[in-house]
Amino acid sequence: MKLYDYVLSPSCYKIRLLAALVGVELTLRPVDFHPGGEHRGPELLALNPAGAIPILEDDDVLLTESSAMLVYIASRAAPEWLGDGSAREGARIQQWLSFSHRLTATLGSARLHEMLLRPGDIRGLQSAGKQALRELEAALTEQRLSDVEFLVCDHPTIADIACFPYVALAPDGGISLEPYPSIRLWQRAIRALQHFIEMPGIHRLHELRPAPVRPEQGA
Ligand SMILES: N[C@@H](CCC(=O)N[C@@H](CS)C(=O)NCC(=O)O)C(=O)O
Repeated sequence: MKLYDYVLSPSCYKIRLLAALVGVELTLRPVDFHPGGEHRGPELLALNPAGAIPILEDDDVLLTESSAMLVYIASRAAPEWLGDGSAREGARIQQWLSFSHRLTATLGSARLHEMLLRPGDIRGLQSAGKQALRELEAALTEQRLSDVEFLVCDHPTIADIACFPYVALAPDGGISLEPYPSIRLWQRAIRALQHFIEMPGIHRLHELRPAPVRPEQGA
């Protein structure tokens, strides 16, 4: 599988991360996203008229949406990352895949504004991003009440991978993760997975700080 990739793109990292976790080998085709804007040049626009990366090619399959790529890789190599096959888990995963695009539109746009000086209403983006984080925090807190560490079930699924990168990089967009202890515990669980890979700004779990206090144990 060939991935048109940019090392600082959280959307591309989703695909690299799942591939690493499930042992799928990717051929990376680096894209000069910044400053070159290669994703808006003729070669890549012919593959994705939306002018965005990632793009995944596998024989005659061409995918231009990261959520579809996660489904494809998991279906090919690790179906357990798609849940247990039940309507309930399948639909819940779809909920989070859709939610992950809100994270891209809010946290991701705030990050592009702060890092690449992209135009935009930064206060509005940050406020919408925080609303999404509050929803994620509430869902993860509820999961923890049943001793479940991940979004859908007691093992990670593509729902976790779809949501993780933009949340982890929220501070790049001026949004602190301090107010969200369940999100921080969830991120630790993902960063501790076997075969986890890093990207600039997202590291393997190696810090010595104690885990945040679980919300239900807090004062
Ligand atoms: N719907 C796409 C969105 C991906 C996305 O936002 N990609 C960014 C890079 S992280 C991009 O290419 N944006 C185009 C631009 O900002 O010019 C997906 O999830 O696959």
